Amino acid sequence: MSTSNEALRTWIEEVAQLTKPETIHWCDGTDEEYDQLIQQMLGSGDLLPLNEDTYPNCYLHRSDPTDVARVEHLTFVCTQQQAAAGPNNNWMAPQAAHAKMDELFAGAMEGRTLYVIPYCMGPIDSPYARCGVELTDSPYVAANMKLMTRMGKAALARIEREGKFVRGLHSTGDLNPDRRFVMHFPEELLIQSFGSGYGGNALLGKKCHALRIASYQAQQEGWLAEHMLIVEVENPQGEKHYLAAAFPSACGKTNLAMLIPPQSHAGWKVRTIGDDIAWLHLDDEGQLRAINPESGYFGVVPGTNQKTNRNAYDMIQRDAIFTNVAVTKNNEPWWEDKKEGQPDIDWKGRSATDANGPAAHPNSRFTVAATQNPCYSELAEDPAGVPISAIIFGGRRRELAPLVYEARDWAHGVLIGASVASETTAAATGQVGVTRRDPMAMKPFCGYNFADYWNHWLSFSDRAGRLPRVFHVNWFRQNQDGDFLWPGFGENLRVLRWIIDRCEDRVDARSTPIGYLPQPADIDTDGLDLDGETLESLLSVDRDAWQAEMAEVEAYFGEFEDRVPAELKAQRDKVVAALADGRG
Ligand code: OXD
Ligand code: MN
Repeated sequence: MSTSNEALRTWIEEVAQLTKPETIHWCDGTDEEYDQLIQQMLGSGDLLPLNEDTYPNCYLHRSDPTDVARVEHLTFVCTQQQAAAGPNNNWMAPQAAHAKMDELFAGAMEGRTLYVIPYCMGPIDSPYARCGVELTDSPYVAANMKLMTRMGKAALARIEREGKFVRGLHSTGDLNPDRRFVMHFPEELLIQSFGSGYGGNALLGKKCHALRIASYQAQQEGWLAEHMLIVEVENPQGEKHYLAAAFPSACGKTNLAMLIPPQSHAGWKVRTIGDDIAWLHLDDEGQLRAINPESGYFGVVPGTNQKTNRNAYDMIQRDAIFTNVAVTKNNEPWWEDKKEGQPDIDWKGRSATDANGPAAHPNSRFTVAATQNPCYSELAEDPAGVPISAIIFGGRRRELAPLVYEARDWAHGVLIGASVASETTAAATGQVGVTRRDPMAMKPFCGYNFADYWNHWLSFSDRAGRLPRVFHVNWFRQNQDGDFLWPGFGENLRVLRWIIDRCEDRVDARSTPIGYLPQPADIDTDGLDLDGETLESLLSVDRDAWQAEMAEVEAYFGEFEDRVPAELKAQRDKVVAALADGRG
């Protein structure tokens, strides 16, 4: 295979000259090619077979123990002006970054195969989709990209037709954490990643392209690239709504996207369009429509069981790649809270009984094609995307944020999104459980200055026809003993119902200084072990705590100095004033 696109040909030649691979393989994206990659990795030990009877076509990859999560401190946005990247990103001048990366890549692929991976983010014939090409020396990356993107011939044909594509260069290098960098050059539509084989650092279509580079493109072209799941909810009368929800990593996006209606909700149907990323465009009528740029899931495994997420549990029983899970005596994958079997060998390949700490890494992952999801929505293939009724923000907060509340209008919704904070998880290296600001759940992923990004969000009020309503949820509120107040998982449908009823103007709300909250009677708690007092506290607004929160938000906005949109500050001031004088 080769290409008629000269820019692509020249780039591959330049990269080959620099990195000196032994051979070059053009990925065609066929199932046969996938099987060959798997066989080759079984031969080299990059993959280990799992129990073929109970987990057919499932494999285990053990990453280097120092390479188990995204590395935010080694991730850079390299724009000509530092201010364009903003205080929310690590910045390096493009020239310096190029020099550093050229040095690292020099000869890095000697003795290895360079895989050329043309891919399309989004349905191949969607005007909202965008293409990229990843050059990598990792067969694990090539196999994962086959599951996660529309990869191969059709993507290359589109690239040749359009001429425009995002370039991504990746090498696992020697996996030395001191020589590990994930560099983004948004102005050049270029990504360069060295020294990590782990998901978000190496599968460049995902966070690097579909969020960091795409968010930059989206600002220029008038759309949004967001860290959001997209879910279809159908009530027993057949009325359908599409909701997009942004939560920080490992806060239950995959679970919400695949929610199983509880027994009390017979006749309700929930289908997944996407579990991690949404690209949102205004259509000709001014309606915001979403596509999922990915075609597979790279989900956190621990905690997945028949009860928490039966759909995810079922879809990873075959044709899946597991990364950093443990295995049982009969060679089945095992993870904490699987509620089945016992670990024999831990994620590092040691006897699980000797290990202290979890047997599966807390950020161990599965990779599967989205079509394996029992509640996969065919609309994920619709080139026109789906019309979004509501945007939902959320975080993991022990205190403060009520179960659900609604923004007064779009601009207030932007304030709510910009103020999202959450306790950190194992999805990124660093301390776990610390509360940090994570605006729109995009802290690690926005490819430009957050202040400009909020401005871009605000600009939609002038450009859209009917904008989605904006909400905030918190499934993680705890009492003083550390118990969760809300049951979560499938029962979250009860909250989605209120959200949908609000979108349809079917239910009133209580006006409070922070926005509209449900009347307790409007959250259906039938059949739940949840008393009135608990519901009251789930729906309470602690004015002192909110005043302190708003002061923190102000301090946070201060980091962005006078670039912060005046409208956003005005929205914050309104909440502060309402809190002060007790107005709703
Ligand atoms: C992910 C993440 O892998 O957000 O989706 O870390
Ligand atoms: Mn994510």
